Amino acid sequence: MINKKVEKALNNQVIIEAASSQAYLAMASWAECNGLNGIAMFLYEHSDEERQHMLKLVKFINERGGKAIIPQLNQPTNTFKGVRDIFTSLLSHEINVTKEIHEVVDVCLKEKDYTTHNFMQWFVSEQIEEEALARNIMDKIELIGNDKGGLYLFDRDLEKLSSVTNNDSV
Ligand code: OFO
Repeated sequence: MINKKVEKALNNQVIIEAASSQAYLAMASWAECNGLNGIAMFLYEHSDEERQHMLKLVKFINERGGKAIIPQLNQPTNTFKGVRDIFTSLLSHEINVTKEIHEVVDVCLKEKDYTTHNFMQWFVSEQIEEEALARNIMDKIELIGNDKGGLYLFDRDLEKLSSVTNNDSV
């Protein structure tokens, strides 16, 4: 039977992953409405990934004899000043998620739940990748500055990046 404190921490992480999925969905929709189809595709895909992270947690909690709580969805931010605003907020969101993942790992260690600790290592690695990707995108945005041509190419690059893994286009 899963430790109650660990179950609580995991259910809190379910909320965070669901909120991430919603936040990126809103960003994707904004990008689509603003003619940035590549960025939209990338963010739609990212939103789907966050939902998969949530599902991974839900299934694990239930498999371990706990009870996953499916959270209410809050309305995320729907208006953005531009592409820089979106990716700045995405990066700071991911940095926060990393902190939260580490909190869960901390609870696992305190409660000596080595099984969940092992399970959480996937999320620890995933966060390293997500933060690196977001930082890489921010570097590109800094390079582009206010160059419209640069933004056009950046949008196309993100489209290519998304279509590699996104077969059933959104
Ligand atoms: Fe779930 O990895 Fe981003 O937030």
